Amino acid sequence: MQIPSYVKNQKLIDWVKVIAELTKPDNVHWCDGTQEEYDKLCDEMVKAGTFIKLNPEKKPGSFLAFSDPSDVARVEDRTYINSRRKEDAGPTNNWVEPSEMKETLNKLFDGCMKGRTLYVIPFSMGPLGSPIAHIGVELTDSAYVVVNMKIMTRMGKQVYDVLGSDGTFVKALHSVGAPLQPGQKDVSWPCNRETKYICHFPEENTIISYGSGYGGNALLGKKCFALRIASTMGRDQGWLAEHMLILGVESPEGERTYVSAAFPSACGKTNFAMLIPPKSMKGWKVSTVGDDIAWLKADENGKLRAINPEAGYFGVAPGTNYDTNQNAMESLQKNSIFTNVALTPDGDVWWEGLTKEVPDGLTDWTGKPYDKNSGKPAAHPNARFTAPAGQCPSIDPKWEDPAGVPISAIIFGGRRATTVPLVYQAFNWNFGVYMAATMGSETTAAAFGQQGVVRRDPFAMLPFMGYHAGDYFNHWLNFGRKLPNPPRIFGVNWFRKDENGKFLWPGFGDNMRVLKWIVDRVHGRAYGVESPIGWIPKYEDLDMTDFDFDRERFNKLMSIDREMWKQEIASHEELFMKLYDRLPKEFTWMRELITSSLWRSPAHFGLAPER
Ligand code: TSX
Ligand code: MN
Repeated sequence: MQIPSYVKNQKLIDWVKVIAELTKPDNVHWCDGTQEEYDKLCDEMVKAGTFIKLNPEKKPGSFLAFSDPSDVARVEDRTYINSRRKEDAGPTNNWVEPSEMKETLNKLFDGCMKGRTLYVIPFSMGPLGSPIAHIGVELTDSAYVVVNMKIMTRMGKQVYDVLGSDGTFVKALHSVGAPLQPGQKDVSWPCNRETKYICHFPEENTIISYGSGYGGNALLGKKCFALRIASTMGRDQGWLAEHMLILGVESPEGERTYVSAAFPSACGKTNFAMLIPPKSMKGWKVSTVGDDIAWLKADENGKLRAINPEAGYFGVAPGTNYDTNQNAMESLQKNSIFTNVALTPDGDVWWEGLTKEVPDGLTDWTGKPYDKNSGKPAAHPNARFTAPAGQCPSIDPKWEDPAGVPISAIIFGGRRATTVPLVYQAFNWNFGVYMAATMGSETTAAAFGQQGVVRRDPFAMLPFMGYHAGDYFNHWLNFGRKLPNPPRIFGVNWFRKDENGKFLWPGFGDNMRVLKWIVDRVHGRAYGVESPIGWIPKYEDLDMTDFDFDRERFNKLMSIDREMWKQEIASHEELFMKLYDRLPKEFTWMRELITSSLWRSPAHFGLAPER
């Protein structure tokens, strides 16, 4: 094996040797991260049928891949936290004892790269050399993974300068689990239909992924490293790895306030990160630092600072259009990779929600001519675009600042048709942690009059916590104690509905009105009324310039109903029961506080008409 002269880290060299001996690839390729390397790999994938080159006049430098129909999403039931003790993974994670899991994996990896190339991908999560950033190396037999990692991370030989001869890195081993016999022809999307494993060894900072080539299963810098492994590193080292977007809000006076926000899936996180304020709110601007993951750490003055560990967007395509997210649309016009969207006859891409009219002559995500009357979508609902972050028109000037951006507010949100008001501010840090721990989102849109089922998704981290959820809450409480002036915590809900099942709030750009109140609260410029669940704005406190939204509607949107909240508080117990032995004591007091303040308040707080 030829090792490039600039690779000086013996631990890395030894590890690559061990893995190459085990997996038996035909070649080992040490990625340098250059454009030439990227172009060559894309070219090879076009020849192999993995990639379709898109029309350079429509989408220059861009490609489309159709995955195997069995390999379209993260596989949560095949995802494991392999800590030495089961209690450390906690009841919300799958767990297998590490040596037992390694035995299973060793058998699967033996010869699994036969007929393929082993790529060595050095990458940095976060700006190179940032005190908040960390390095990883992914070994994979998928060229699709290499080119996606090039967009999603800082990938290439410059990483070796930071790594040096004895620097530490997260080991991320990946195989599609589809070895080729001599002479066997490859398929366009190799993967293992029967066997998939996404394993995390937090005590060894190691990730091992087998059998899938898709998204978070295979691009190991993202969910596996930047959330699961990093959350555990953060617990041990005193920082936070969170499923959060980061945005900047610029006031007409030019003051910029940074905010991070956690939402469960299907709440429009990328849309919020790239929000365009309504024209009537003259001078207010939003800039994007990140759309999915935030690493947060206190600086030497105790100020909380955040980086986006990623360098690209791996966004859900369906539903994205020039109305819902113009900035995302402009980000993906070039140098992008599309997975499982539909192909137009002129070599462009299409997905449900892109345009009202379905174009003629589409090829659907299974590679077949699309039948408009089939009742099936042309793009897979989890179809993705991979686009460089720097192409986003709203990208923040400090998005690559190694020091990160100062965070003044943290927002938690969910999709709730009832009960939860548009916006409320936690009374204090601990109250905010309780809110975040109990946040929930409704699953699929329920039928008329019927309420969706609320699924608790604490901190939007349920599938991404690398350790026991109870310990995670305690880490947050501890973390707040050490910040001299912690960010203020807010809850939002863009999805409340009226009695006819219609959304009460227009959302999208108009969310800027909520964001302005949040920023003004942080700077002590806006009023808040004390409600049982936190500080809330009155109608007068929101910017309603050129906005057709009456007081009655606002009061409905903001109402806090005692009976509904008694049920809500009671339902928090469901999740807490599972975590009982490691649940913070503070949570019990918090419940009692809310319950008692509900009883001291009107039955329908928020000036809602009495029923
Ligand atoms: O992303 C959304 N956001 C955040 C935007 C910055 N979505 C899409 C969610 C699916 C990914 C929203 N959907 C938002 C929202 O604020 N709000 C809604 C609900 C909604 C949908 C359609 C309308 C209004 C509200 N349409 C009209 O009122 C015409
Ligand atoms: Mn996410």
